[in-house]
Amino acid sequence: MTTSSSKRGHLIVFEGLDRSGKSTQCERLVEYLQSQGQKVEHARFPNRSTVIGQMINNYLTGTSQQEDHAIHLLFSANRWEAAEKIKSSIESGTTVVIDRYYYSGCVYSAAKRNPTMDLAWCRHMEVGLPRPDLCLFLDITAEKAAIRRGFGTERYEKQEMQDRVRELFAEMRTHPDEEEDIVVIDAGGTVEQVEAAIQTTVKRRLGEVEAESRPLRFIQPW
Ligand code: Z5A
Ligand code: MG
Repeated sequence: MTTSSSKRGHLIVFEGLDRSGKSTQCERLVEYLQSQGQKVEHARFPNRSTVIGQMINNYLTGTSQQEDHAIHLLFSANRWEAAEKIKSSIESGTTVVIDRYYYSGCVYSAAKRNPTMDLAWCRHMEVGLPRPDLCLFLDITAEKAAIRRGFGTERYEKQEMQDRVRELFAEMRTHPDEEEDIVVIDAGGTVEQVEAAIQTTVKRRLGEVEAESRPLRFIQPW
């Protein structure tokens, strides 16, 4: 991995079910990359601090209602309002590590089984966003994840929804236009075991991207 400011940074994304350890591992990866001399920024979606993010927060915590399509578009808009900043950081040599990205945007909305919101429809408004160099999918069963801290009280934190989300993540992961970017990490081990697997994967993938001098890419339609 390079520390040269003339080279672009990378886009690394964490995905997975509730309580799979995304936030824990995201923070650890940011610290690791910084310890290697890299410039790193840490983002998360939903970003609840913006006006759109506050609307999302009210919906997730149950203090407001939203029509299914409308809340889907708000989650997507929450990414689009950050997209230019992510792109310019990467272009100026900073690696951006994100806790949940468009994959969550697609699967949680599609899991509602609204007849006009299949995965392809849900993904369409993400087309054009910066494409990850690597998506680390932290894989754990919903039952195992729930043992860690139990489900919370937010809108989607229910076993049935989580099971459907897991199925849809699997469908998305194996889609020919997605699978190249995604590496599945066994998230059932200790924090340190998962962290070690992530570091190995990140070193390998970023090495490949740099060897190819691959430019930052953008999400294409299916
Ligand atoms: N959502 C959406 O619908 N559309 C979108 O476009 C986006 C999101 C972006 C809020 O997400 C909801 O928004 C989410 C999807 C939807 N709904 N659900 N369900 P969020 O990111 O704010 O919340 P979350 O990430 O799902 O929950 P979380 O609690 O932050 O989970 P996590 O980050 O994956 O886990 P963690 O906080 O790192 O760890 C959970 C606990 O386990 C904690 O006590 C840790 O200390 C412990 N832990 C972590 N790793 C381990 C290991 N390896 N062993 C044992 N214990 C561990
Ligand atoms: Mg989290």
